[in-house]
Amino acid sequence: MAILPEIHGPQDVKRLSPEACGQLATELRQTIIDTVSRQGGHLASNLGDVELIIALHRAFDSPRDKLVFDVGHQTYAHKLLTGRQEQFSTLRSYHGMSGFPCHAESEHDLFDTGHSSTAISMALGLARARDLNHEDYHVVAVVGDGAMTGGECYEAMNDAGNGHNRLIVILNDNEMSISQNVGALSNYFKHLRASASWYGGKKRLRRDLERIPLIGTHVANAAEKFKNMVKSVVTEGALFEALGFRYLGPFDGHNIDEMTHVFEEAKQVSDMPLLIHVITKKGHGYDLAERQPEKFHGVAPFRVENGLKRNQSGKESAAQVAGKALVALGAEDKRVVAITAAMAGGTGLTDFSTYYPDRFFDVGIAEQHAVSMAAGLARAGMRPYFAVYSTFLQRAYDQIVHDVCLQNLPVCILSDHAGLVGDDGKTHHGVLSVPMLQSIPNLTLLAPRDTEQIRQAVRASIALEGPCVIQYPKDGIEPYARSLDGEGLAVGCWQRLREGTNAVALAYGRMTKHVLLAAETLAGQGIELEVIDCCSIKPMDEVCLGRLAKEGRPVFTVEEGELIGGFGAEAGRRLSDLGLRAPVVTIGIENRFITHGAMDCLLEECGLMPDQLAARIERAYRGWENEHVR
Ligand SMILES: Cc1ncc(C[n+]2csc(CCOP(=O)(O)OP(=O)(O)O)c2C)c(N)n1
Repeated sequence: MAILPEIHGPQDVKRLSPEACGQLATELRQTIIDTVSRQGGHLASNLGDVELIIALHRAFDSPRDKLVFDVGHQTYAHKLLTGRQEQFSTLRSYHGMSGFPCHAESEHDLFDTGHSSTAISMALGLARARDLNHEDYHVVAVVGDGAMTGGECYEAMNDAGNGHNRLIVILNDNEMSISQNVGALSNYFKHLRASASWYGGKKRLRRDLERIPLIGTHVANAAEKFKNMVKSVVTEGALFEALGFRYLGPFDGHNIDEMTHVFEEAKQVSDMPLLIHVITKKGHGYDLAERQPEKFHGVAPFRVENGLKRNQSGKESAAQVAGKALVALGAEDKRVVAITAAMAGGTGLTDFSTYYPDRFFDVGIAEQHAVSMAAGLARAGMRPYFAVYSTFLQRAYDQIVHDVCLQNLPVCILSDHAGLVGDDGKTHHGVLSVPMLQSIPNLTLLAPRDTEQIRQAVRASIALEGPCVIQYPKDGIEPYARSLDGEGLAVGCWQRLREGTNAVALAYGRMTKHVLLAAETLAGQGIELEVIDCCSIKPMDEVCLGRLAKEGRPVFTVEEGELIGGFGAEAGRRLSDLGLRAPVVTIGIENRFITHGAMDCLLEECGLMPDQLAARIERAYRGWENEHVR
């Protein structure tokens, strides 16, 4: 008989026999594989931590005890065990279940997350609040070895380890970030794994616990003496111990019994933070994912029998196009170096890393460091290109301002996934890109509308003497229009794509295409819309702005981005300064976080589909026309 359907919450997991837990793990894996193969999502990470999550729910008492998952892309089993089986089939779809922890979805999800390396900080905050309120529960942060390459983890541990905070950090070590984990720390983890010698979890636990003063039933009477004795010879976990954490492990992260036992014992420790090191295999239980964990990290819908995508599109993503352009640039100019923060594949840098391995740097999940390091490279005469998703670039804001733009250094950031991203949802949309960047002095901001313009922008960037961001949406949009003036992309120049006498639309990125389609509809309604592609967000096209201000027609700005501080707000300010005596209507994303789902659903929700744009422009134009045109 199936066990999973009988699990309505963590209390049901606690009741199971050890044998039943094994069966539950198998059923969870099956459900995850079935669902992700239909819906897409994060597969390998979720298969790897099934036993860990079962053990967590056996030993701890969520939601009373607080479980905080770092990134949150590995919480499918947690969702399935905390009363959300019915919604699970809607994973990542519009109005369906989020692919990440979601507080509105369940009291078992403490935070809405999707960015890496924040869990220990959040957990420490919870632990401190608990202590201030004289409450008594456990706080557990679950962090991957990839996430551990992010500096915030060490800021949090440095802080936590300085006091006597009761806090448990579980390091889920599968040797992988999205691709193979990198850096000295990943070598350190390797050393810990090798030195473990795997002589049995219980024995190891006993030895580890003897190093902890005054815990539960295991307190050896001579614990303190023994601890000091052992400490001098045990070097395992020395890094964590130096940060004030007691290191336990490593343990087999696929052995539910062993982990439950370890966690139960860890609960007895009240006067110091613990780091429990568990070893798991990414993709565990699905052969294809075990063999190719990077490919199965995040997947589109696929066939379980062979792992092939259900919809083979063959279309190049924007990242792939940018990556190829960078390879070409790298061939011509040996100063060109490429940087990724643990996302070489996703940001299109795999080819560059193969062709020019000595000019390629994967810095781990460390966007702040990537930007500052790029500043160093640039100061020493190199031409660094940092390819990153727009949403993760947010983390490096101060480094862009202080280390790059203030120094006016020629660092180029290829900011991928700008705009809405679809089913990853609110943690991943890159809709703050323009508001975040356009106010920074010295920065050039380009927003290519299609793949051809991406190539042109990458090429144009090498000639710049200062910092530059090239932002583009996730999808590779093939060329669909030409500039009426016959020019290619150039800094400070906009492109007129359509003539029109009644009103003007200024757009960039994916919205340029939607506006051109809207213009066709409007033409049928007697409104001729001039369409301008504003591929150079900053600097703006001064000649074009001057012309528009003089002509005095209504201007519509359309962007797939936040309106406050956005392109439209700035273009409107400039046009007003230049004396435009007609309205500037700004269309974009109202100030709120946008949910997850298919791209068209999200664009529709934001009123940015071509027919919606046509209707919005028509309404506003007619209103103005009624008042001003006789
Ligand atoms: C700040 C930030 N940068 C990049 C990412 C993209 N990302 C998502 S998961 C992941 C790898 C995480 O590795 P690990 O923590 O070891 O978890 P695993 O997938 O191996 O279970 C990366 C780089 C992110 N979520 N947040």
